[in-house]
Amino acid sequence: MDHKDRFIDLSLSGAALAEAGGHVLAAYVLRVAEGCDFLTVVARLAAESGRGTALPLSTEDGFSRSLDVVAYEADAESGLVRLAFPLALFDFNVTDGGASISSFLNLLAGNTQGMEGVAALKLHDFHLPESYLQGFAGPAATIAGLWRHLGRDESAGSMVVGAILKPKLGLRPGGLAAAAYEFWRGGDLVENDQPQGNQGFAPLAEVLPLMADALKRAEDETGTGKVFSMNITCDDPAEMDARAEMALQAFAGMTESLAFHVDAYLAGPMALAHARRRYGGHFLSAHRAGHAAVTSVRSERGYSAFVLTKIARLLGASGIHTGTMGFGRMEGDESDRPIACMIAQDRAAGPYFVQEWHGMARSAAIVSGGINALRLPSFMENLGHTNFILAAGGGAFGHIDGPAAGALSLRQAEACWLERADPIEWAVEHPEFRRAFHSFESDADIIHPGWRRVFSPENTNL
Ligand code: CAP
Repeated sequence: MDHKDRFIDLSLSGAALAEAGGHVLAAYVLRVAEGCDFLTVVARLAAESGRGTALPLSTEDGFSRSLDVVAYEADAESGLVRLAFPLALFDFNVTDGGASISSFLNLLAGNTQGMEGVAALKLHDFHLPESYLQGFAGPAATIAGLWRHLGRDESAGSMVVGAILKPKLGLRPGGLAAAAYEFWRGGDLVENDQPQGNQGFAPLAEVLPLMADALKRAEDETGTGKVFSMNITCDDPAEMDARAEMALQAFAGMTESLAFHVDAYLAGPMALAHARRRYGGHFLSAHRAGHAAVTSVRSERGYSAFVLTKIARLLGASGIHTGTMGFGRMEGDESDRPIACMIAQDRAAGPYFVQEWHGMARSAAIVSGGINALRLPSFMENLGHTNFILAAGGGAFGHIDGPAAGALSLRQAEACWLERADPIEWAVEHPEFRRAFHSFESDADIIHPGWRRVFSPENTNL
């Protein structure tokens, strides 16, 4: 069987394929095993991607041949390979005709990941034509609804000051509600940390009523809306529903204050799609604990964080963890900016394709992982705006004056960047921001060397 002739056609134009709208396009970086010929492996990769084998098949006919996946770019030097997948290959729901990410990932990053001859294969980007993209639900609730609830401008309401409850595990029901209440006194949104569920020392039946009460008190005292984002990640949709039901009861009459949160990596597409379908009226956050096992820049297999994030918008996440682009403590760098742009715009350029979203609602970037008031201004400078959701853990609950001061320090950090003020001068007028220097001293030493001299007790100008 002549694989190369059948499965590689370098005369095809990616722009023409995208324009015609009959294919899903995918961009990979491929490294072939020692001794293997690059184009031979590319041809096998394309064959495996669609028909599931490179062997001749007695069952094949003209129709099945018309569904061949074809490589239209293959550069042995950079390893870049682009494949075109005919739309007819993809699976659609029997219930509503909707498209399925399990099917999409099965074809684009399924068995090919472990194929003979492949030393490394990573999916870095994909392009969906309008007809396929419309098969996905996309977000229902968006950040515009959060901003409305917070009394802000619905088109650009600026940073939602959010926190992830810390310690990750170990707070009992009263402790969780108290921590949340304290943060809400200065901030907007409190999110469960990913492993927080129905632990024996903090059963949901006890946590949720206390949390609802804490939120109500914070809303009454501050006169503004607050949000609790509850983790409903688990293995079984029925269990997820049971947890969500408990929350809906505890937060009865406070619909806008209740968001849900699922892990789009650990519990996967089914969890996100299910939550979107059942609780679409609520803001839906997508977390991704463990995703680096697949997406890490150090991993030459799997798919990138960019791909995972783009998928989460398709599945209907209102907000998606996008990382901190190198300004926090998790892996990432400044060049991750397109991740946040891709989910929040109508048309955006990824690393290899420009994607039109054809009116699909936008998702918001949730920024988390080692961010505190001192790190925020540079993060914002790189992103270029503040229309995102912050989810600070240690940066909120690690403030030496408590969670309310932590929240205020984060809000003041945003104002500092918006004013393009000098952070040290800004700190003089903004006590919670100033105390962030004392809370996160090692960051302060790196970002603002000399701060100790300015804020020393001997400096009587302060
Ligand atoms: C943040 C966090 C989040 C990570 C996830 C943590 O806490 O709760 O899970 O940010 O990373 O446990 O690390 P800190 P990402 O603010 O204390 O770091 O958003 O990149 O998926």
